[in-house]
Amino acid sequence: MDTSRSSRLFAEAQGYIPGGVNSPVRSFRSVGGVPLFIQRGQGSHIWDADGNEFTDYVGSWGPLILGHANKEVVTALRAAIENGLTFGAPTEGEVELARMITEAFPSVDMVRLVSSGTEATMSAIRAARAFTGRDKIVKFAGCYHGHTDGLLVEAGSGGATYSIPNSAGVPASYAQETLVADYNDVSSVVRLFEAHPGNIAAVILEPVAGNMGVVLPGDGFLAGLRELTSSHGALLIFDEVITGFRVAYGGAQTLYGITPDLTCLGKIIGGGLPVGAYCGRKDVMEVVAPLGPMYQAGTLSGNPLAVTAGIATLKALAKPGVYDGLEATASRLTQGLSLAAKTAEVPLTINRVGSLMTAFFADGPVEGWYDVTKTNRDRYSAFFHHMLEGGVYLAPSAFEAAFVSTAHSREDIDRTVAVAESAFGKL
Ligand code: KE4
Repeated sequence: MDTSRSSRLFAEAQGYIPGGVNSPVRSFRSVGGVPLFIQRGQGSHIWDADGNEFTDYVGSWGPLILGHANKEVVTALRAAIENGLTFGAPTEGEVELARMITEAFPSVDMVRLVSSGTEATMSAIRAARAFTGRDKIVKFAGCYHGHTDGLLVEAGSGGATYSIPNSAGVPASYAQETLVADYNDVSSVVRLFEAHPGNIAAVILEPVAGNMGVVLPGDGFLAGLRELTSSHGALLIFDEVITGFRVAYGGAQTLYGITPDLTCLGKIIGGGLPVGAYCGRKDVMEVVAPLGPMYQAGTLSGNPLAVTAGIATLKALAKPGVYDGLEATASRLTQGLSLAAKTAEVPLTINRVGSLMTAFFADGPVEGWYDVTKTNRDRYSAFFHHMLEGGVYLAPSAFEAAFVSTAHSREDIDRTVAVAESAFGKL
């Protein structure tokens, strides 16, 4: 496969941009090789700068549940652009998108739109602290909530001790306000509440984890956290930046029947343009300025183009049968991959919820961060490159998710499985 133009572009990019990319995971450092510079996307396919075509399972990390350059989204954007790009003033579309979100998520009374998932989680945490008057936040090892200082931490030694930064530039004092628990282990959270009585403002988690690879909530995990936070006067924050409108129109909270106090959204609600949202209980959201004392602002928050693309996307997703179609496509893919791996005697565990999935090179089960660290990353990297050579574009990291869109056809799936059969045979 000729990737000479991508190689030239990457060499030039490194002269201007740290690591040559505007987000680390794009660098291919996790899997090796030179990142492909993508020139065009249409439906389920992308083309790189050298003209190589791929079936795309990254989908820009989740927003493109309708595929690339979806006709309804592009048509709506073309009309919106003619009216101007941004006003820094309220617009009708922001009201419509907020209303659509409240209609999709019964736990949501009020919505504040921002411009990224990071802004959404950062602001939700500030709202929780403002509402409760408490400082500590609990997160889970393996969950990622964007790059806000207080959440770039990992567990310190021992269960109830403070956390340590896992990024340079984060002061230890910031990290100490964040406590780290173990995903799918409610007792690890109980211990934190016992060690910090009356001082935990909120527990934040991905209700279906997508950032350690896909890890599903075990029986009783989400319900246990709901009961525990309520009994301690702490808020439960669901980071549904990935799962919102992905695993169901009402997100993971609808799928699993758990009502959080705050929800963070992003990705799909912008249809591919920069957007985020934090939302939830009216009494909590009323702390947000200009209504309340908690400040948060943004020049392009609720940007008319992002809102237009988001509304067009949600309207398409609200149509009958869309999620059944995604389930059928994703199920065909995972069944094909599992059979291919079994035939090649390659240990493979696929965790999937709807059109969100990860294939781990491990016997399984993979139920938390500890299990994930035991999976075979080298095998994933080799598999990634065999698939790339075969025209299938997967996440350039073993700890990410694969996304199926409404644009993925039966032919896409069957060809992907055929390429995987060959790839497994070469591992
Ligand atoms: P952004 O700030 O990247 O829009 O969103 C941060 C974020 C928050 N919460 C969850 C659950 C997320 O998955 C993310 C961002 N996801 C990553 C990939 N898993 C985005 C890709 C990247 O970092 O380049």
